[in-house]
Amino acid sequence: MGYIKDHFKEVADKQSAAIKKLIAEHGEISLGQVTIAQAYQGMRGIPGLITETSLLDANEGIRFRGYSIPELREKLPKASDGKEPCPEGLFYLMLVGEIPTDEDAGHISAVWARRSHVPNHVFQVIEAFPVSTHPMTQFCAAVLALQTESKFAKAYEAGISKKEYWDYVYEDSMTLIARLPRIAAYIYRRKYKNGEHIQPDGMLDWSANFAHMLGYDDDSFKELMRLYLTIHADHEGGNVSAHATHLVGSALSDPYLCFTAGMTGLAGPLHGLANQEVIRWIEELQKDLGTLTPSKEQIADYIRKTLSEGKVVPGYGHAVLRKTDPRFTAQMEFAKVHCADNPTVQTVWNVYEVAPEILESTGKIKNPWPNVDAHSGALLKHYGLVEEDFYTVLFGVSRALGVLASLCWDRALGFPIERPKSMTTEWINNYIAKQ
Ligand code: CMX
Repeated sequence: MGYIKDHFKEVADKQSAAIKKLIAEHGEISLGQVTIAQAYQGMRGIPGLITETSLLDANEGIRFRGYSIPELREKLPKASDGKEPCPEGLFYLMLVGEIPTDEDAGHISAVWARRSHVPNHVFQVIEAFPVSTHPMTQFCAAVLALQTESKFAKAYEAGISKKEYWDYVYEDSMTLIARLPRIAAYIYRRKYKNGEHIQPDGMLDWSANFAHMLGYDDDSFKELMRLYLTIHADHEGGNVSAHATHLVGSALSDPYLCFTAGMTGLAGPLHGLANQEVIRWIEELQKDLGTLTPSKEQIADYIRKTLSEGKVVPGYGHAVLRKTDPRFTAQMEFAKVHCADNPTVQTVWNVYEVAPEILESTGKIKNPWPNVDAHSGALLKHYGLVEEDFYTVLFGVSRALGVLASLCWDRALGFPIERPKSMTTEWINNYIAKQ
């Protein structure tokens, strides 16, 4: 376990010293001005957070430590039987900023396999919910129940030095990530497969073992899981799940509490729940028109109908992105190789052909292009994982990698409690009057 943690500490110490110097020398430089409109409209475009793990370019999409998704698919270590990148390697990259060797990624895989045992009381908490409870609610509650295991919380209570925070946050993060697939698979099998659970296979990598515990042992589904869990991991720091995790962490809440906060945010329909909403929208479209492959004209009419009913077209639009999300493109490329004949996949592609122009023509939607959620449901349905209520849990398992790597950085860099200034509309009016 030691060498990756030691390496992280080495890299973080260097960065911490560089940041201290940067603040001392350039701390007064303004990053821009904040307008009244921004304060009212979701703080869009206000640069106010430091997140080291990834950076989003409005046109190019996400880069993890400088690497685009196509570059990650090429450069990150693969499973011995696979071509897609393993999320273990992406976690290493986000944590230490370097592409890992096969050995580094294998090491993380082995640590996660070793720490994957979930204490019994967590299953009891899940079992206490009615089976009908949404999987994201069960998932959030299970992560919260796991908080009993927090080494950070215990060490803090015992009175550790600030300098040691990062160490316990790192340990908690590794243990939490290790246990998420088992928790998620348990919720899935409980809700949809009569509680017939599948024991983990310690010989498999993190994603393949997750696929196995869900009940899907097809090799190409394992490949889909590796890709899926890689591309959903991080999207810089301002999105709801990343920001919520970071914000709660700034109060020195432990990683279990922080990640629960991130996941309750991911459960919202404008964020992670959109993957469930997309496939429902597509299936309703297919049902309404009585065909699995409606024509482009029929799809265009349906999009107009959705807009006229005052609803969003799920899977389209983004707060920052202004082009097709490369995470959508990566899934499309995967589908072209593995399931190009699937009618729902083809409908996703046809929606892509007609939706942007219609959304653009409204004149108000800033980004008419598809985001990550526009494609994933059709792929999962293809492999038989048809229960779309569960899709956001898959997103959540992946998102842990980015937000927890970031949380390690937050504590290693000694970031303080977050506390932006808020105002009342009365204050704003007085401020305007004084101009
Ligand atoms: N369909 C219809 N209307 C849309 C739209 C869409 N896909 N995307 C944006 N709009 C509307 C907004 O609702 C807003 O309308 P009002 O002015 O009437 O309130 C207007 O266009 C301007 O919005 P925007 O600045 O373009 O978008 P925001 O930054 O406010 O919101 C997002 C971004 C993602 C919430 C929005 O595009 C949306 O609701 N998309 C559909 C849901 C979705 O796919 N979410 C997943 C995002 C990825 C993720 O986080 O997982």
